[in-house]
Amino acid sequence: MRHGNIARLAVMATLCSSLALPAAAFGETWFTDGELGGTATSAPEPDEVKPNAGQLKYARDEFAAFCHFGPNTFSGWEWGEDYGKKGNPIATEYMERLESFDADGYVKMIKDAGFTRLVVTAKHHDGFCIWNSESTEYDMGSTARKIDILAELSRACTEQDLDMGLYLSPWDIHDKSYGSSDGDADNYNDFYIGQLREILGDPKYGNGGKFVEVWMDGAKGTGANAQDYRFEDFAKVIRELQGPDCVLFQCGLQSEVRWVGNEHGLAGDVSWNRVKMDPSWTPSSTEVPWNKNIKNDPTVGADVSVGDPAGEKWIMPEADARITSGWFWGENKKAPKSITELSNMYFNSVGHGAPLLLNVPPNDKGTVDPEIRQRTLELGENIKQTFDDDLTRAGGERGAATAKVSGAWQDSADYGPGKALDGRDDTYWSAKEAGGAQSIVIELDGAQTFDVVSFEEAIQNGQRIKGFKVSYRDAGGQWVEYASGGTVGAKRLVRGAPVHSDAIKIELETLEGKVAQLTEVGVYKATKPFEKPTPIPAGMKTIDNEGEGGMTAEGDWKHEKQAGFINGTSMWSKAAGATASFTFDGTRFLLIGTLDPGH
Ligand code: FUL
Repeated sequence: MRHGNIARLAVMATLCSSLALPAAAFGETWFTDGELGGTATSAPEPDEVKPNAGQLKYARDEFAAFCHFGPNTFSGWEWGEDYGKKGNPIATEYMERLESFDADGYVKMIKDAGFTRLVVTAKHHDGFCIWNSESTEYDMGSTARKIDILAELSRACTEQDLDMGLYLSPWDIHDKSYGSSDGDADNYNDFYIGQLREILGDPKYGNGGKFVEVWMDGAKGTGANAQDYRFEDFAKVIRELQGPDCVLFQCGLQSEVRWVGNEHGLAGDVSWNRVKMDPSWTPSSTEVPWNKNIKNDPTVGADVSVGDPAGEKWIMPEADARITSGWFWGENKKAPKSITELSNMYFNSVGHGAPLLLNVPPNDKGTVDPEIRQRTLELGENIKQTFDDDLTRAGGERGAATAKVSGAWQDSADYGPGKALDGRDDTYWSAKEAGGAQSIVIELDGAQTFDVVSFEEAIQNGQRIKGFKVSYRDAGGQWVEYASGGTVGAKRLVRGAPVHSDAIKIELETLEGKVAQLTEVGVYKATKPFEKPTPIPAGMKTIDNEGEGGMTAEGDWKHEKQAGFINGTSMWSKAAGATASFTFDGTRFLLIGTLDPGH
């Protein structure tokens, strides 16, 4: 191969995998449910830090929609600091332009696309209330048509049974009381609490009067930091009116959901639900009360909030993102993202254990642009079709898969491998003991073609898995690494090139002293638009430049990681005498490189 002045080479070779290779012994002992003779006398001890009911529900609901609608939909702005200034009309005048709002059509699209909740911006930073509010005249009740958009959406969500979340921006650019302190008669915190009460205490708002989430956006514009929020009181009111299961997005020390660190819908390869709290935090701090631990994750290509496995609070990450380029609809920001971009988002949020909260903006006619509607439904359809047929299940000619494990809790089938294939989240396979091999093998009913492996940690007991390796069994009986990575959490989706194989193996590494536990494992073939973009022809095996059985590199090579590279890795060299070599069985190989636009 060439080297020396090659600017960059993502080196990888492929070889034909249809050759008969010697069958490999497992080298490990495996147990099916039937081979586990023990009786469980006690359940595995859960961790002290684990999700509450609302968090667990959200982690498993996975897929949420965001609806940004308000004056910015008409002005084309995103924050709206200039209503009534610099010759601009006030927000109310923009909202006069709304003739009708098709809540039924909007909610139907959201439901049809498979979203499990809808979070609505009742009030964004501009301070305008899209419901008929008693608290201010900066609201829909003060417009000629008085369309109560929040009530309309609530009615439609109730009729179609879609969970609702409330976005009520703490930062309020408009209200005069904003910036006042607690001693003031004109107190912004009381004003905000009043608005919470108006919405959360009125059964006409929410799905049958219920909200599953309240979203307290942390954004504040320049000069807006003067306001301290009484988060503890906000939480009390929410609990009083909505009970304990309504989760709180960024509500000071009461927070239960946190921002994932970017607005691209990407959670990291390592993503913990736990966070370390900052003991020096006070409510007047402009920061969140936990160590954000935001790091750039080259495998997803974004900054992500990593969390901390030793953190004392469970504050789950939520990955928010936009289907268009803005949060609000606008003439020059209405093009939907491609299905490839959206699938990448899905696999890197839901597939990295964080719910995806995807914004789908209604337009200035109170409807959804046909292009946005179509892409939303296309996304939903691809998710549905990809995960409809779990190849571990019996279906048509195919029989059910068999699961085997390296060991089970108290050698009991109650925590045996079958629990990872029973379609239930409340049962789980638990490894026998911490350390050593904590692995599960799923033997399919004959070889199947798949490219997605899904596995879910029993997070009802806490989050313990810090690393995994997924392999598939090739035609010669050898285990071939398919993917490896960090945490699992609510769900890990591994997506690669399609392979034809009769078994997968998942090897898990846990935090010290902790046992691995999986509630479910699934194996799928993605729809064409959801396939991982890859230059590897079907049926070829990869020899990556990194990892076991990979290349041997000599001389000065720079190793890099990036989402776009095959298996996320590449290496490049300008050094004279740098060489790379690999060994393969087969009759044909391809060398695949990456064109670096910078060179
Ligand atoms: C951010 C806001 O500033 C954006 O306008 C949007 O609402 C997004 C979801 O959160 O902090």
